[in-house]
Amino acid sequence: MVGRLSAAGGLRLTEVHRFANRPVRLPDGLRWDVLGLYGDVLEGLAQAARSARVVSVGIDSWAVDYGLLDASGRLLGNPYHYRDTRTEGVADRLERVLPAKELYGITGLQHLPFNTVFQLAAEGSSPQWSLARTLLMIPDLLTYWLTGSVGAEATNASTTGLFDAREAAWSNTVLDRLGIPRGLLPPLRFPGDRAGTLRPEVAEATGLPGGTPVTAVASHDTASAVVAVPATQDGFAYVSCGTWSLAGLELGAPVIDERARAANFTNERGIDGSIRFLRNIMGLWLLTETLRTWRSQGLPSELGPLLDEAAAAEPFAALVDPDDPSFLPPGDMPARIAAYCARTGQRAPREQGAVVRCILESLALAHRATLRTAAELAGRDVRVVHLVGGGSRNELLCRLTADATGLPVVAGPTEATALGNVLVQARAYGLVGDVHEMRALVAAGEPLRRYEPSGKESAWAAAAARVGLR
Ligand code: LRH
Repeated sequence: MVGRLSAAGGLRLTEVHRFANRPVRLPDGLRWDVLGLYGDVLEGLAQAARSARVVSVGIDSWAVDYGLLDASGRLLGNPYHYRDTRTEGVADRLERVLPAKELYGITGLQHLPFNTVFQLAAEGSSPQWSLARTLLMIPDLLTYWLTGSVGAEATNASTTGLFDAREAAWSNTVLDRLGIPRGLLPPLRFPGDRAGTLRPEVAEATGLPGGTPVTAVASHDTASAVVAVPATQDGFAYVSCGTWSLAGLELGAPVIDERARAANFTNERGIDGSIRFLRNIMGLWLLTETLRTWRSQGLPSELGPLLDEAAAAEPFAALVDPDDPSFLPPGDMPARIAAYCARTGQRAPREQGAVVRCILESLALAHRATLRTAAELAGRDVRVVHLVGGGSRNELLCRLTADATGLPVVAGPTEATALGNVLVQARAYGLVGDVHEMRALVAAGEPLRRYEPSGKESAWAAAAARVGLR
């Protein structure tokens, strides 16, 4: 994405290269094709060079996954995908060494089986592990290949389970207790810092000017998305909705207490010391895996018509808790939804439209429960929900979320992550001011849609109770 700030202060994004991120299943697990991704990053930069005078480059990606480098800086194998099953049961094994309560007390991180801390424990006695001298999160790895500079950007570091949420520093307690060498983790950098400049070979390969800076952004995609939430007033909640739904609040300080732990809320870092107090909800992964399954079975898999069928389908016919662990790994999602329904005494949805309706209503219910809990735990009033990311294009999901939460939903921008990425770079160059100014820019320049709740609280409350949500 190329972001341009005009002299008049407008912000515009242009897509110059879009590529698939396809995981690859090897005999020893599910991996990312990170070399392919790097190749496409170079191709994207070459396209950018052709279409603009590039003053800075910034990289963000999904969280928790990492590459390991040996003593000479070589990548030790392809990074694992967080949906790989190698972390099954690992958290339980760690309980003796570092009880979950204590870990939460330091990191304030939602317990997810794939948090980096559990992935590292699963590395166990792998040959790579004994050779590993540096751990780089995915955006930091790409930054390293572009610049030769090693560092750990803080918003993404805060998703690892190795990061002290109050101190905003790597936690030596966690590292020492788990026997992870302190030196494995590079020094932190913060959004807006200069990460490095393009290596001469990269400049040559892409046609970008030598010495082009790579700026640390909020390199966790969700953190960048939250930067670009077009909120113009306090009292907002957000749902960053794509593969995952990340639903929560922006706070000035972490909420790390027993209630937050029991509700499995996370305290990830945002820009300028802010805290993203949120929960991961399984998100549109349920839908994309469903479509992928249907495609492989030769069934209709085009989203538009299926959403029309879902809109016309019977409300609340079947409901699932989207966070059921059975939905996490890749696989036949319609079959898993049917199994969930069988397990919970519901009739499984049969028509495709009914399956899609079940997924979207269930997600809306999870948005409702999560935002209510967030507001309660943080002692905040929520008056509006901003739904950003790819999911904001899904009108049915936006409407259902407004109905379920009983709050107005402002949908958009779709490319919140890219906007947040570019805005943090722009600020590093003095082109925009604080986060309020950034958000005002997004609100002024991006098409947003507003959905008012239709006031069916008792029906939604009953539906929520059916799946054990509030
Ligand atoms: C969203 C996301 C989310 C993480 C998950 C691994 O893309 O970064 O915030 O929890 O991927």
